[in-house]
Amino acid sequence: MTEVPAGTAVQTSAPAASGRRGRRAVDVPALVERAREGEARSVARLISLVEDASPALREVASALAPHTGRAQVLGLTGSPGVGKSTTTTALVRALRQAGKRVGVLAVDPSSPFSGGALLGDRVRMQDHAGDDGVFIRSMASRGHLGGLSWATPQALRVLDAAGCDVVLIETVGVGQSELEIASLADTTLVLVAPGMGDGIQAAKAGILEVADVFVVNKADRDGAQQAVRDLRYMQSLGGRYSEPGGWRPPICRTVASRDTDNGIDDVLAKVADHRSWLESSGEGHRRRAERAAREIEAIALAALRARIGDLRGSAALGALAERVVAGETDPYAAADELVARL
Ligand SMILES: Nc1nc2c(ncn2[C@@H]2O[C@H](COP(=O)(O)OP(=O)(O)O)[C@@H](O)[C@H]2O)c(=O)[nH]1
Ligand SMILES: [Mg+2]
Repeated sequence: MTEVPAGTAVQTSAPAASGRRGRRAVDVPALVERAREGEARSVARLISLVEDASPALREVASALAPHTGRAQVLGLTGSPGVGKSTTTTALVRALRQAGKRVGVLAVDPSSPFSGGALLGDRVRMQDHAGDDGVFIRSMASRGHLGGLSWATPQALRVLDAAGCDVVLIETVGVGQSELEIASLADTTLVLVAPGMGDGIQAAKAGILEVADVFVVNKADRDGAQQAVRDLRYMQSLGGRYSEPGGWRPPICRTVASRDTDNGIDDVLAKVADHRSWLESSGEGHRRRAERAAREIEAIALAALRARIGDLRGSAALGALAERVVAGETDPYAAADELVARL
């Protein structure tokens, strides 16, 4: 194991990072080579490049591509306080014991209210700092709606190329982020805890639809059995579970805060079952293709938006506007003309 500089594996994504560090040319192939050897500093640098939308982004993406597609991606979602970070830490420990190289992306909303939680995450994650088989990164969401940063798919590729067998993505279950995490992850773990009214919230938020494995965490507390029953009841109401050959999400119970006898091995066993099902059913490939399609779509839309932005104030747009004002054409036809010119 090579030495990991403290504070590199546990990285913040402060905008002050590499992007602003000057015009120093980036030797992307060398960086990717070192990241593939597992050098934490290079992994961190590559993630900074994608997060800062560095001019080297395209080169990074193309250099990473041949080395990706191996990592298993596990998403963890659920209400704040349900135990996602604690469970992530316990999963990392178990996966490390099994000799796996692990990456963690903690995606937090950029809301100022999350400051404490973010710090807490980092402090607890430092259990693993100094272990070069673990890369941990907090991603800023930069005000992106739904919480998952647009840079997350690329950060995932960096960790994949760096040889991570498993990448865990922790995100707060608010609004759209469950849907986003489900499109990023091979297997989505939905966490609930007794007495948080999560069962009902889950139904409302559509969490049932994204869960591949349910985890009733804090099973040491009263009400854990009731939470399991609530989830079973909701499953009994049908939905996608009733499809033949479909996957019925199992319900695990954990006490993530315990070091032993915490139920984490059972979670990993269910994740392995789900992985086998993904392979045998073809759903795994379908999910990955869907993930890639959404990524291409997002990049293409951003590119189109930039080009439409370029047109603002342009002579071409001005001329079309004059024709609309003069009643020679209508705004729809003018817009078609504009788009055709892009
Ligand atoms: N009693 C109990 N407390 C837990 C368990 N798992 C996590 N916690 C505690 O619940 C709080 C929130 O956990 P955290 O992992 O930060 O939740 P997150 O907001 O979902 O990431 C912390 O104080 C944890 O120590 C558990 O299984 N049992
Ligand atoms: Mg957390």
